[in-house]
Amino acid sequence: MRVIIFGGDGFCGWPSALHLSAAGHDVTIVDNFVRRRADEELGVQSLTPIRSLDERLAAWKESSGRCIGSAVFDLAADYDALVRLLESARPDAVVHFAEQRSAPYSMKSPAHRRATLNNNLNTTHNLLTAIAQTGLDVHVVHLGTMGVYGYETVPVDLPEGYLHITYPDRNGDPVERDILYPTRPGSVYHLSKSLDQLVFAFYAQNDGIRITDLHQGIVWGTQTDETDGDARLINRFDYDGDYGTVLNRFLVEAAVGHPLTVHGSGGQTRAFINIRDSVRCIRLAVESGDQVTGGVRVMNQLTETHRIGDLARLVADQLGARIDTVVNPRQEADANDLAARNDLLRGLGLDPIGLNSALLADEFALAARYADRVDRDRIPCRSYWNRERRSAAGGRS
Ligand code: NAD
Ligand code: USQ
Repeated sequence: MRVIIFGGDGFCGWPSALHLSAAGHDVTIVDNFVRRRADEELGVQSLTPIRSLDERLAAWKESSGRCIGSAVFDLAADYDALVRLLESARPDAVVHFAEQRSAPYSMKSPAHRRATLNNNLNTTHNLLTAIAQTGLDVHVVHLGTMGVYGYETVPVDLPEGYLHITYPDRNGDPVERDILYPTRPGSVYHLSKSLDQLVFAFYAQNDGIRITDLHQGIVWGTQTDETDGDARLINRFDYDGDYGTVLNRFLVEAAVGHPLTVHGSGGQTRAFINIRDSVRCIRLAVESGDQVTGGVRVMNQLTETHRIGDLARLVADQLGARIDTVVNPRQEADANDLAARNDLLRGLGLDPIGLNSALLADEFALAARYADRVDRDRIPCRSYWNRERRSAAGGRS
């Protein structure tokens, strides 16, 4: 298949592009490197020394014999470049990773809130309207988030996107419908993903565009079979207080002897997936596009759920780290339960590797190898969701 990967220079996009290329697909990456510029803005760098996109692509060609094409433009702003690319590449599928994906970054300041919403809504809407304009039959695979469901404790396993409801019609007879699960975003970033859902519903209904929205949990790990082959292909590893996600942060913290930064009581429960499972899910979604015949297919892309405090204890026990509880900079419940269905991806063949001690040890070894690149001052989360949180944390910013 011909596949365009928007956001293919990023943490999930790069290994997904290689995985699809290795599987024989004809891949083109689009990126505007805004994520690399965010590192410069924040004064931080990926733990792993990532190469430029050109160097990465040359290394992939050398090591695999396969070519990945590339185009550099802003999906949120350069609509004409997008239409030209779609018309010339005529993709069977596009994978849309090109959004600002950090919740803390999206809550740093009004400018960060606005930049996140502007970027994410415009990348999504430009892509859908350009596909409608060209009239191409393209399957859109989008990376959404489990966070659109919110983190209330609910007495059900979260369904895959839709809630099946029954309510009485005018005569009191039951009417059955599937409605989008009520969304409850916890940050401006998550809000942008909730709004994306409406964009997808509209374009599926109005223009008949085939869309798969993957509600992904927190991705942990770094390397995949493809990125592991050559140092020049190494994937990004974020550990800083804005972009670092919790389990990868704990592993770096353990590697540099920093206490594990558990927010609040550590009672928050979240969904997780390893990057190796994540790239397989992307391929399964892309290759099953012909099954999307009407409406938006939503698949929950997670393999397990864990309480943050339990993960910290696991890392502390296995790797000998100390745990520190810090004032939670976020506005989130102190504790929640979470369980979610993932039948659709399992039905397509996902066989989760899940969290295991060998993978944790590999990841710890990677963190230890590049420990001298860690700036300890960039570890704490300093993005406060509101004034009360900021003053509870001692007014730091
Ligand atoms: P990332 O920031 O590493 O990658 C996103 C890429 O998109 C970057 O290379 C960035 O430069 C590019 N991009 C952003 N805006 C763009 C624009 N306007 N034009 C062109 N390129 C643009 O993020 P990631 O961790 O790879 O996440 C990818 C997607 O997966 C995001 O949509 C995110 O919401 C979703 N997701 C990520 C995780 C996770 O744990 N990392 C979990 C669930 C969902
Ligand atoms: N947390 C800590 N200590 C830390 C960092 C985080 O206790 O050092 C806690 C947070 O307070 C939160 C949980 O860990 O309760 C998860 O935080 P996170 O930064 O790992 O993940 P999150 O902000 O939810 O965002 C990440 C990705 C985002 C994706 C989302 C999936 O950055 O792109 O959408 O995971 S989900 O969590 O399912 O919404």
